[in-house]
Amino acid sequence: MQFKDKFLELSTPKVMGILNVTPDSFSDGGTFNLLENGLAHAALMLEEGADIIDIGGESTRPGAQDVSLQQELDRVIPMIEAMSQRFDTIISIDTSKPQVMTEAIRAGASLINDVRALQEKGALQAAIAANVPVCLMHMQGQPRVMQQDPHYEDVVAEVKDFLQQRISICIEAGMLAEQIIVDPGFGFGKSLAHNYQMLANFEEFHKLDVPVLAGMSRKSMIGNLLQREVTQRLAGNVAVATIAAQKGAQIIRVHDVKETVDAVKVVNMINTFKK
Ligand code: 9MG
Repeated sequence: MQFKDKFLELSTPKVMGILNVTPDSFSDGGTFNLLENGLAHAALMLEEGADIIDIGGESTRPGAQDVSLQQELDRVIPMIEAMSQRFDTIISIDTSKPQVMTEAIRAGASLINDVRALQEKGALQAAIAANVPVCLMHMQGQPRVMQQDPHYEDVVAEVKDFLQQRISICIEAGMLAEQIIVDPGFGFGKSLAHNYQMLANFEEFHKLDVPVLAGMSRKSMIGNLLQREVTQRLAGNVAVATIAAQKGAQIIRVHDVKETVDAVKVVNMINTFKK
């Protein structure tokens, strides 16, 4: 897949490292520390083998409050500018706001990761004008309330139908099919069982004929199953990432880059011997 001037081969799973630029991450409250610590963390993830760095200034955790446009711009744009000067990598902007998409692409990002699948006003037009790949994610509800009572008759079929509709809408609006990635949205309005039903049947999402991204890192689908706090989920994180890789996920979005890169190498090795 082409990301501005960079080409990323997706025949084996690629690792996307998470860089949250929110005041509770990497900072003692000062802007300088937020930037410098974020850059140091990005450098570490790249050394560990990340292929993409996903930068986000809005927390989408269950219960998270909305963040204003100016706050989000202030958090992510200096980071993207500094990262694109310092590193030769693919930078993804995790946002649903069209103005943030436009500014982030101008600053050096070359992938739009939208957990709201370009449904916010003006987002589809901004993404098409940006002419970069987009990741369209499924979410039931909004982050503030999404985990209160998620309901599906058939979660895999419904998520797949939604993603198919979004692909069609994007293509009808002028986006190239080659620029679309989809994501079933683990943890976004899904119960524990819904998340594991989606992982068990992950191959279904490949029927959409575009690359599929899986993001399960440190989520409650791991914590609630294993009864582990967020810092104690590494084994669970690697287990679900390995399963997603084995089921053909083209991109795996994680916090623990080094361990995931190792797991993907094991999967790749096994797959070279497949009959
Ligand atoms: C921003 N963000 C948080 N979780 C995510 C997930 O599972 N997928 C994608 N694409 N983005 C996510």
